Amino acid sequence: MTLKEKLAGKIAAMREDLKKLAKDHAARVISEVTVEQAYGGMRGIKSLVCDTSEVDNNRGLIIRERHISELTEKTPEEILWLLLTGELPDSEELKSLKADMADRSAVPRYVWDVLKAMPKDSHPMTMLSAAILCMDKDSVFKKRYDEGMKKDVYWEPMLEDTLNLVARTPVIAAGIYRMRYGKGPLIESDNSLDMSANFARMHGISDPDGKFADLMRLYLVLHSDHESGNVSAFTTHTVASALSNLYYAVSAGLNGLAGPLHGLANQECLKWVLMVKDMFKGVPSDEQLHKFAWDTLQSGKVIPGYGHAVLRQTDPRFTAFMEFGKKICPDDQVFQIAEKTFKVVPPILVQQGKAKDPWPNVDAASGCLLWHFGMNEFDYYTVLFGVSRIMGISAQAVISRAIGSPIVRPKSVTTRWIKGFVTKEAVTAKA
Ligand code: CMX
Repeated sequence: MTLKEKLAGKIAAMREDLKKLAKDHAARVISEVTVEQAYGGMRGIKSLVCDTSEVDNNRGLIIRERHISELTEKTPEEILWLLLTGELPDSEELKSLKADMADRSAVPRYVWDVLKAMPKDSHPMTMLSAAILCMDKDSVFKKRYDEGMKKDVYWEPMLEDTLNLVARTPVIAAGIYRMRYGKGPLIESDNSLDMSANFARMHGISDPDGKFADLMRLYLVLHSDHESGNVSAFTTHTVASALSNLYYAVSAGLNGLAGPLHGLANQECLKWVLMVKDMFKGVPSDEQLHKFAWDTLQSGKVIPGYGHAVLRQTDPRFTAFMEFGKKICPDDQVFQIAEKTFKVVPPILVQQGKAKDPWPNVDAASGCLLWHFGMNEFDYYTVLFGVSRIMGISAQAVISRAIGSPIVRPKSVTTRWIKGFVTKEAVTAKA
């Protein structure tokens, strides 16, 4: 069965289910909003629905009811199928998806022309976002919308755009790597390989035993989705809700991923680890690292890779990367500094008493592994995050079209309104 057939079989039931839920319980209150939350990035307000994945405060990422630790041996293609359908594919389904993706992976020539025309020192995330944005002209959703398609089939061209985008992005990203860092001619895609092996190969990094390809596989799996309230997913959802096509929506989402408090933290994190290594000419003692971390905080900076808006325990994606590192590069000094940081930093953040989550997130571990394999251009790292995250945010967009999600439009209020509201409450309370 193809991915489209599988989804089509599920969508009718999903719509029925939601219709009944909304009819029977439309007025039930599931969350309240405090003044602190209104000013505080809407943290914790339950006002979005995401069925592809959820993030539990303590357990971390759960994709379609499977904890991420159960999925670390899977391939990105399996994860894409899981995100969209709620099931892992059988071997025939996986084979058909891989063949379909290979057929869709050719990157239009104009994308390379756009990338070549960009300033040589453009950030790789700017290049990725621009490359995706310029493909909007080929959006199947856009074409079908202009032709006047009915609302109940919106998800079909959205799925087409998703498959095209997910298939092409690894080729574009590896091309950006080769162009941006003067690595020589682009390496042709080898469609006999699966997505992660092909992706690893197209970077041109020496990989005699396939371990770098395995890291790419793990990387693409671990970053694939993180429910829908994070900046990249929420932005993608908001833009797509205006019926903008997937290329517009994903490009916008990636611009959010490029922020240092979100996906760019992986490059910032490795920079921090390398600063430690340079300063102490290798792995510092616990005391030296302790002082370095305090100095970072006292200079007004955050410790990248630590803390999270939702998590309150060590991110299981961090754990998965550390387990990989312990097998592959336990003696690498950069990896050892990342390990030591995990021991030293959480108690410092607790002592400082500001961060609600003192534990490492996914970005605290990924960079040191890439560094180990000789991928030293750390401002490229967020592009890898983006290639993976496109699977989740696009799957969310397909599901949103399938259930007819309306345009996003929460209500804002003025500070004057809030002051008036709380004063009225205070008066009522006194009376
Ligand atoms: N180092 C120092 N201070 C930190 C901190 C860290 N790692 N994490 C949080 N804090 C501080 C915040 O800056 C904030 O300080 P102020 O009150 O002075 O503004 C205070 O602790 C409370 O913040 P919080 O409620 O715990 O965290 P938020 O939900 O506001 O923000 C996050 C979450 C991730 C942006 C924040 O923890 C952070 O900046 N971490 C470092 C950057 C990072 O690793 N980002 C990647 C997150 C994962 C991802 O999206 O990829």
